[in-house]
Amino acid sequence: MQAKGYLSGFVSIVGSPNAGKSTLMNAFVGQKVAIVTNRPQTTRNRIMGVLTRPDFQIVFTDTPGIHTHKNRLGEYMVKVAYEALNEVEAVLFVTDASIGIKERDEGILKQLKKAKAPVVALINKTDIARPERVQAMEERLAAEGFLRAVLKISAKNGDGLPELEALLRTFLVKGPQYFPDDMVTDQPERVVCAEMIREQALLLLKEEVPHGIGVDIEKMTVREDGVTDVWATIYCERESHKGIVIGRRGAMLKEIGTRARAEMEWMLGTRVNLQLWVKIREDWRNSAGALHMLGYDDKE
Ligand SMILES: Nc1nc2c(ncn2[C@@H]2O[C@H](COP(=O)(O)OP(=O)(O)OP(=O)(O)O)[C@@H](O)[C@H]2O)c(=O)[nH]1
Ligand SMILES: [Mg+2]
Repeated sequence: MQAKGYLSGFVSIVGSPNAGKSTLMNAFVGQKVAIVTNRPQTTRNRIMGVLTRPDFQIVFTDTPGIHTHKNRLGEYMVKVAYEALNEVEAVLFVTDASIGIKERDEGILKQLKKAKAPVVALINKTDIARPERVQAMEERLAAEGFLRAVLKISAKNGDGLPELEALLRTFLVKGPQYFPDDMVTDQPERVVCAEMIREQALLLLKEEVPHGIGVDIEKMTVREDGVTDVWATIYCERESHKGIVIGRRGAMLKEIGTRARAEMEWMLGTRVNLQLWVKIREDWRNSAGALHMLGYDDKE
């Protein structure tokens, strides 16, 4: 039970791919619940991150970047992003000051006008942006009368985040603490572990290979001595991709595994024994069955 007067609410984070949405949510949560890479279309699913304070709780929803989709996975990702606009207390629209407001952002702005909740525009990556560009973005966004505020931030170094938190607090409503104090995400551990493997694959592999990768955790068990065994399969779309993922004498797969294991050990607080396999599933991004197995659909 919470004290009388406790405030809570849901806040969705939307924007173009690579704008810094996941970085922003992780910054509020205080740990990495959503993976972050320098590649567009890193986030594939709706991921909640929880910020709990003594007198309020904000449940953020990080969403996939909104893009022109080329396959069923992409279609699902964009649908997830737009669905996150419903039934929330506020929407954060993240833009990237290292590139400016692009056509894609204009399209998103148009959709956001229909949102019932207040929308706040964020100019992110101000730490690396030219001031003239930031100013031009501010002017462009200020022209959108429906936006409640336009804030300049750096999700990476934390600039502007206290101000943003204070603003979000004003949108909260009297309500329960939805998640316990120590819970920072709604994602089960095995999903976070799968994402950690995908993150390292995205970071280590070049060009088109990593976007065709899906990771499935087949089994995860804890031994009596506390070691966690994780059996995972990396799915890729072609024989040639499989070769690249495995690398010369298995070197790439080993590197992905070593790095992902370190992340898992940190999160789980145990030693981890990670067994990684690579399999081919042609054109899985267009296969309803494969998308379901990897958790990219709405079915239970
Ligand atoms: N310099 C700088 N880089 C940032 C900032 N925020 C995010 N980045 C970087 O931008 C890249 C993309 O960040 P993500 O958080 O993965 O972006 P995203 O919007 O979640 O991307 P998708 O999931 O692909 O839609 C990463 O390399 C981040 O480190 C920032 O404030 N400053
Ligand atoms: Mg993301």
